[in-house]
Amino acid sequence: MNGDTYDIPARVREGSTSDIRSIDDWRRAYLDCQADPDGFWLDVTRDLVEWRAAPTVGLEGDYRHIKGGPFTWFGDGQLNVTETCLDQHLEERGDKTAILWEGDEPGDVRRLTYRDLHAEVCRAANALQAMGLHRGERVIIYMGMVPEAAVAMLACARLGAVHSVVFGGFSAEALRDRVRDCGAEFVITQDEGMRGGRTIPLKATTDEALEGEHGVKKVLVLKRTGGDVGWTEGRDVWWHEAVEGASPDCPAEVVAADHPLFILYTSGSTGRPKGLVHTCGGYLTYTAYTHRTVFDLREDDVYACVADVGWITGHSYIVYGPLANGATTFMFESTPTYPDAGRYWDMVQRHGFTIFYTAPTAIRALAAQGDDFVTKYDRSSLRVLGTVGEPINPDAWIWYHQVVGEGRCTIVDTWWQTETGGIAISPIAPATAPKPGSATRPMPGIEPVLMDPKTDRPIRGPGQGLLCIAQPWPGQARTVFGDHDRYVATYFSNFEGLYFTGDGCRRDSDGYYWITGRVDDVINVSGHRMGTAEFEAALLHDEAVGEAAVVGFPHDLKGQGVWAYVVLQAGERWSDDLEQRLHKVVRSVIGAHARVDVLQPVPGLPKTRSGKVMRRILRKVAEGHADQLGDTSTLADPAVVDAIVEGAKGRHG
Ligand code: 7RM
Repeated sequence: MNGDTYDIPARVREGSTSDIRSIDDWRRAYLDCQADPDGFWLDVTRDLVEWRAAPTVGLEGDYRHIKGGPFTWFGDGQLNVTETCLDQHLEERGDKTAILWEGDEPGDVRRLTYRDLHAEVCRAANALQAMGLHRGERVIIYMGMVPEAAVAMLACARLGAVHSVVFGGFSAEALRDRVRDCGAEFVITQDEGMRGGRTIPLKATTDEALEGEHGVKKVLVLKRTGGDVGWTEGRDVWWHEAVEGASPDCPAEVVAADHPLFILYTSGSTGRPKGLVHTCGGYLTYTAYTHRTVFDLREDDVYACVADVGWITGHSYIVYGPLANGATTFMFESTPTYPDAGRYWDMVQRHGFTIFYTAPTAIRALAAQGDDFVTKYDRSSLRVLGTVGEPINPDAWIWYHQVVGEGRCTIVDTWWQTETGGIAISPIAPATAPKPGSATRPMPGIEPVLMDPKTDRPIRGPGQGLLCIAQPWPGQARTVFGDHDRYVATYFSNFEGLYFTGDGCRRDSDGYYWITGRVDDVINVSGHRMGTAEFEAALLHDEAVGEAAVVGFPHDLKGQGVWAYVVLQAGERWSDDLEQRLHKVVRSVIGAHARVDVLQPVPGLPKTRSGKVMRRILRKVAEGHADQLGDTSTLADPAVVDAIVEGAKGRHG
């Protein structure tokens, strides 16, 4: 059950910016950090981060006192993160490409050097300041993958303002919720996005979201396609009119280490998405450190993470980590299959990517298209291949390793979360012998604990349980914006003194970790994290729906699919029209990336006599294991389950 380990090719072990070159180095760093976390992280941060006032203290506070308020890192430090990401590089890397961008159409390329990016961020910051943006205020960024999205994030940071990027696939309703929740007075968007040859009406969706929202003072609009857009005089401002003429010098607003850098909304098991708050000093330290260490970063790397800046992967490993390290970071506007399934490897050949970071769902989808799309391009530049977002099945891992990487590259399966800020359990490219399907070992500072759900006690040695982490690390989210109690209730109330991740996990006898997936009501569809509660709330928008229960089920390509059980109101009848309407309502409430795979009408939901929905039964049916329903003795009405099992037949695709 331990699986095979793979050798690390010699070329991955030579000449990098990472201190961890071997598994002994990892062990030493891990133990050093465990023995003296403050000393370890103070050394790291003084080395990697440009501080105006270098910190002298590490961690203050802990999980046991989390109710009273967040813990802090580097409490007496002062900085502005853009000085680490931009200013410090001007002298030695001014002409180095900071952002390499490829648009939706192959070959539509832009390059911004560190000098260009610094000037553009300063211009945008000056423009935002002239529009009235101040330190601490929130800015929603609702854009596609254009360089200006990163510029907008950094411009906020330059002013000490707090950005909240909303993925461009989200609906007007989801956008409005986020604008309201964080009290944003500014929105930055673009006329339209471009993806897979189609336009995405970002400005029109913004207008819809802001209808009647008088809290938003200004909307800054980048022209990407030139498509027609509505215009609200006095509120809307064109990016090119405000930014292009602004001064390319903007003094950086110096803030305390634990000043918020951004809010990012993420789905949980209950209620609306939570706005997790990441801070300047700790987050930057952790993303810079893990980026160079895990990927074995070198000065001449062409580093490509093909995520979207709307998710945490884009924040940490397209923008902040790579720019802090002075890397060339790639931004990609299109999809893995546009114009065909060779797009990634065509770009590897044209741009010479050395590090490539994507999600298992993309790997599975591309593997299914056959090897020719890969092998017809030259991939000899590749050295390290990463994955993130969901468990990677060994078949996909081996295809990535053998076919994409020609057996030459090392694979880093990186486990982490919006909450962790950066990579927490992962191979370190030059050090850890990987095993297909395992995220392997914890990063320094991460102390995993597997809790036994039956006894509520930690499991020692090999075993399987609920993944918790014992101590804070610098990159950890500090709170939920405006609702610290919710942060405490979600993450710290399951097990006293531990952070609970929501994932299940197995530890093998080599001390390697194997993430088994979410144990709560979060589903992971194509690497997108979604709450079943959000789907249920969306379905209930339709007046024909009386009750709805949504669960995940294993899906060959997407990792998990979405299965919705729907109870109609009395007098309503199921029809194709109704089915289409329900698909539409989910899309309009959540967004285009949210789609129910199976909509099953049921006469009722399986409930206990006290009225609690027995989701375990619904999961089993959706998984195709109706023969393993377990204990059903507490069911109020067993006939409902028979009908559900019968109705599910033939829906498993
Ligand atoms: C970075 C990101 C977090 C959830 C997490 C897991 C799952 C992420 C892996 C993984 C197995 C991995 N942030 N997850 N990486 N599962 N192996 N390497 O994805 O907040 O959007 O999602 O994603 O369930 O809890 S996220």
